[in-house]
Amino acid sequence: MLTRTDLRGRVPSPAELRATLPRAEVDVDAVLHQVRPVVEAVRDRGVPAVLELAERFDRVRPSAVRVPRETLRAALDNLAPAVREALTESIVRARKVHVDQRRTDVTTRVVPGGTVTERWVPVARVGLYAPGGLAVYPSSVVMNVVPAQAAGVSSLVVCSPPQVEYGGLPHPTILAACALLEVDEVWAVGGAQAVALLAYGGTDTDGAELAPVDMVTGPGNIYVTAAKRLLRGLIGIDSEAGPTEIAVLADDTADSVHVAADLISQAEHDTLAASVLVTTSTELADAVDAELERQVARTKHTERIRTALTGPQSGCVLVSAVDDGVRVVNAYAAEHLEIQTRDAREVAGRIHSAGAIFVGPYAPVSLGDYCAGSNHVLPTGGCARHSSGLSVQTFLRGIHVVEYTAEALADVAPKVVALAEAEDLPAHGQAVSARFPGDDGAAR
Ligand code: HSO
Ligand code: ZN
Repeated sequence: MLTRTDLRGRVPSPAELRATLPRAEVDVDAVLHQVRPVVEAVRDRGVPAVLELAERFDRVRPSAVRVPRETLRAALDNLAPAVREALTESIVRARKVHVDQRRTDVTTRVVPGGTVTERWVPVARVGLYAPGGLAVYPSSVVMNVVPAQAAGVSSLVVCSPPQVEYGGLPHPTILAACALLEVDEVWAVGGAQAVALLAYGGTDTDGAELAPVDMVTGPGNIYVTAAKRLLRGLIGIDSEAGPTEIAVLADDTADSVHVAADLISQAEHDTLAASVLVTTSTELADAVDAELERQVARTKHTERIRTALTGPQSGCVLVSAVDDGVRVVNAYAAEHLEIQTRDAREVAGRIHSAGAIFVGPYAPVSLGDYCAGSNHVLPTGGCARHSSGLSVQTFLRGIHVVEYTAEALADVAPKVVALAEAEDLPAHGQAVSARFPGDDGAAR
């Protein structure tokens, strides 16, 4: 089922690899002209515009944007107990990991009397977008909210589209997840208008204020992404999420049944999802192919998965040695990378580009999607070469706090003056020497 590329005996150049496994591209710029008027309408007219847009795009007009607290509570009360238990476990594990990511302030004594402290300060108010429609993922609410809370973000609001079938409220599972996470501010607004309302704030139908946020994170469709692009600067945003990706680096010790199941698991998200097998073993490649045929026929979303697995973004790459495979997967920089080889941990140690690495036979990607404790919001499309997934760090700002005594400043003053003059900015130097008037231009 997977298109095979034989790279045995040669190491591909990054360009060759890019051609072998092209990334599915989503042309966000192409919809900017549609999204700009939506953003401007919300900026200029606030909630009335949001409600009109809801009628147009979601075919429902909520009575108010803010979801009442009792509705959140009721959604949690009605959540199936097994799902509630599983979400709770997911939250507990993610909290453990993310609380450990907190940073401590560091003070560096640069010279006697001169210090720089890096102070980590959480973003004050954050908006998290949770899609509706096909992609109702309470797990993604967990993965966005938990790091923000662990970072110390004191004000959090979740936005999710109003749904016709729920009388203009967001999907009940999303509401229940918010209640479980103790997020009590939820707005029934979706699409580009959600990002705009988060950025500009507004006044709800009952006169309550919806305060603007400093940052917006969370996955969304192309219109949500376009709105984030337009509003970036006014608000901070997370990185743009493309279709999900799994790469498996495997040798002849890997179990074809597991490898096939894992490749299918991420193909299930989207017809554009990428599932890539990199292996030293033709026997394994054959066995995985046979398994894919068997398992894809039996699973629920057969058509979507078959389309993803047979698309140009998916495939099987044969390599001569695990070492070559390491080069291939490093160049590819998958969102998720599984290592299913001998000495998997040692091999994993040689990976420098992947959103997350899943080591050995018992760490499938879907564990990471829900219950490993790791975050599942990860860089896609090769962005793992330069970026990380969502973490506590996403919601922190490091502020340098500079403290110098008179002596320490006087000591370095000539150097500041010299650099200021070299840049033809003498007033910069003056700002220092003005503090030492008797000191001949502070030239000591
Ligand atoms: N694999 C997706 C996350 C997800 N999976 C949500 C299931 N639900 C991107 O990492
Ligand atoms: Zn997934």
